Amino acid sequence: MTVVVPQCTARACIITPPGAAGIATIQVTGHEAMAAVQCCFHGKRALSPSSRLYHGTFHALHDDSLVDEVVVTCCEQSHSMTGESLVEIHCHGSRAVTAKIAEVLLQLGVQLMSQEDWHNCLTGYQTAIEQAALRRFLACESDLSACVLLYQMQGVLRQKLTNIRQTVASEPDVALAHMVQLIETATLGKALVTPPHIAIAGAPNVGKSTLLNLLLGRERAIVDASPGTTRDIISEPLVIQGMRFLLSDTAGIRTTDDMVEQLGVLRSQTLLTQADRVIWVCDAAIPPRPLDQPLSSSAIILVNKSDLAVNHLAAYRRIFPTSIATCALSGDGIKELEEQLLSPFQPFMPHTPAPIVFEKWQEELLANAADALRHGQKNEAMAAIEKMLL
Ligand SMILES: Nc1nc2c(ncn2[C@@H]2O[C@H](COP(=O)(O)OP(=O)(O)OP(=O)(O)O)[C@@H](O)[C@H]2O)c(=O)[nH]1
Ligand SMILES: [Mg+2]
Repeated sequence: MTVVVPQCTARACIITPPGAAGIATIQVTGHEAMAAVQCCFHGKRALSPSSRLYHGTFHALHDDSLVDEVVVTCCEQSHSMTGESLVEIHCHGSRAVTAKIAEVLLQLGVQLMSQEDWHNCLTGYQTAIEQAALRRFLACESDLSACVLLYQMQGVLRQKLTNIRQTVASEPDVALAHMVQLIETATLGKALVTPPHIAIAGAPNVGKSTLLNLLLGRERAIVDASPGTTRDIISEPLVIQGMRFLLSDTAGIRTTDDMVEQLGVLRSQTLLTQADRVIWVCDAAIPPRPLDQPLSSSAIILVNKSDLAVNHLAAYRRIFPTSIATCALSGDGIKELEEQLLSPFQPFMPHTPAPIVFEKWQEELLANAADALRHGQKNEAMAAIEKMLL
């Protein structure tokens, strides 16, 4: 038997990742979504658009053979994230089962979409901000990112912009103050979606790899008493108080005849120009040398090996008054380092649902709106805010 839902415009997507798993979910949306799924679903009750759960079995079209035991949910248009009637088929997460269900839906005339296309065509009551928040939310890897993005998915940023829009004409100064505050949240928001890259750099043998291992809590990099041990850049994710960073250990920077070490030094120097933040490490056992001078003006300076009885901490303190004395063996001073790494983001850490700007285009449009207001151009400011709310 071949059933085709007449003029089916329904679309479907396997929204769970490919691979073996306990459960997979296939979403079907569109006017005929429910009718299409009903053609191959056998349950005690017929599907209806009432946000209900239906337990039953899914069957092939041509011979009605059993494909899987499934749970189906139906969501009516007004509650659906696609803005249209939405049916979800929750089946067992084997590749064969999901592929078969997708095949049956195709036979019914349902259009199958990739996950990327699916996200791009989420319409309904979702604005570009909420769509972006959802995309970022699905890819995020820290608790803090998840929490902040969930609020933006629920409309916290949109609501704030709507409020600002309402005050542009009547109270432009108030609107501008709110815009400036909101733009500042991009420091945190952008870092939550793209983890800041931190490079550990300095002269050879100062304890850079020991520091990397300490921060990660495991022996990731080789540590040795001979200078020039690290050659390649070693990068690992690091989470501090829910905030994710990318941390890289680098080759000690010095002039050397060793060709391989030279290549490592070159990589370190390149990374110094690309990293968002540099931790520059010096060795308290050795008096300050020219090669201890940080190659990045905004670096956090550590004077490591502070545990040694004979040390030059005072000499370093005179040259670098804000440096932190650390011991990468015991962890002394590391809390202060972590606080420094978090400090640019700390003022914007939300304690309640807070609007956070998290993508560059949002920051740019807001900056345009603020600039326009500073020049008394209310219409231009309004237009930039409207663009954000599309
Ligand atoms: N006493 C003391 N020794 C340390 C400390 N940190 C590192 N070391 C020792 O210093 C030596 C060099 O450490 P590494 O971590 O390999 O130094 P590095 O800067 O990565 O060296 P390169 O990879 O050669 O550039 C090792 O013997 C470490 O055990 C510290 O805080 N105190
Ligand atoms: Mg090293």
